[in-house]
Amino acid sequence: MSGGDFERIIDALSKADRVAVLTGAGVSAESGIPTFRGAGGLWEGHAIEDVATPEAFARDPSLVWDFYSARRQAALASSPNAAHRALAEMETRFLEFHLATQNVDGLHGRAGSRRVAELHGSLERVRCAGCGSARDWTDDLAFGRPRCGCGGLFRPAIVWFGEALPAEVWREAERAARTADVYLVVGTSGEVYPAAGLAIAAAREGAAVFEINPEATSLARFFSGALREPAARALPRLFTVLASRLPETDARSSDKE
Ligand code: BJW
Ligand code: ZN
Repeated sequence: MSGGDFERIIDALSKADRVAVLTGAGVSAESGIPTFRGAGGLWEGHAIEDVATPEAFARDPSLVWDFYSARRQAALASSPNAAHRALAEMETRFLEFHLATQNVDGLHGRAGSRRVAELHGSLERVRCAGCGSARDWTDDLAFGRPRCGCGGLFRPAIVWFGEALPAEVWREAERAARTADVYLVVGTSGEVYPAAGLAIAAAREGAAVFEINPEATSLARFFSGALREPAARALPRLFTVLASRLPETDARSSDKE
């Protein structure tokens, strides 16, 4: 990591009114949740592309349920880390702050982020593959092949390959990316679209885009700088310096009254 980039990020954030963030699996790595690509990314020999498609579910719903049940248990057993907490703190420091995540683990919400755009759905809900009705994913849902009252199979309310992202959530994330002064890309390989396109759109519309990731990704060429360190180290470090320079927005607005 270059000290210069740290200062440049702080400088850009200190001047920014509109900040938007895109997170991926790397932000939860230090909570013990494995990332998708790279070491440890396979589940019982299956790549994510083998279990996260509607075709996989049609072929073998029990396999897909087993995969997501294990993921849900891991998410419930884990806790938010210092990166999730720092992002929750940042929410109160800018006139506009938008957090979009590709993660389905719910850890941003549990860390205290009030508004989280879950681009790829959530492990907290299921929906019927037949009639589309949705409900919370509770422990009483039988493992294997749980069914809806209409006779259809329930499935995790997750966005699989080939499926559209939730329209309203996507629209808002795109708007935030296009209007951001600073865009932070945290812990994502940037391999999966359309989410990765948000960072490119932000850069094209003039945002200063910074990557927080120990590894450079294929998107790095669009960015103004990077912190090459784990998110749970980089984000609290950024927030500590930032907090000394920016009052809370609630405080800002009460100053004006
Ligand atoms: C750390 C760290 C630490 C580690 N700190 N960092 C060809 C070209 C372009 C696109 C396509 C194409 N062929 C098909 C497509 C489309 C497809 C796609 O993008 N495929 C690519 C793989 C090629 N996309 C889709 O299908 C999407 N839908 C779509 O396009 O719909 C079109 C449509 C429109 C209208 C009607 C109908 C259809 C949907 C994509 C859904 C993705 N879903 C998944 C699985 C479900 C969620 C789940 O089960 O959890 O979402 S895939 C998986 O990848 C998951 C993730 O959210 C997503 C992104 O992964 P992420 O988060 O980036 O993780 P990793 O593992 O890749 O990277 C981790 C990073 O962290 C690494 O960089 C590490 O270095 C870093 N790191 N430790 C900071 N401590
Ligand atoms: Zn149904």
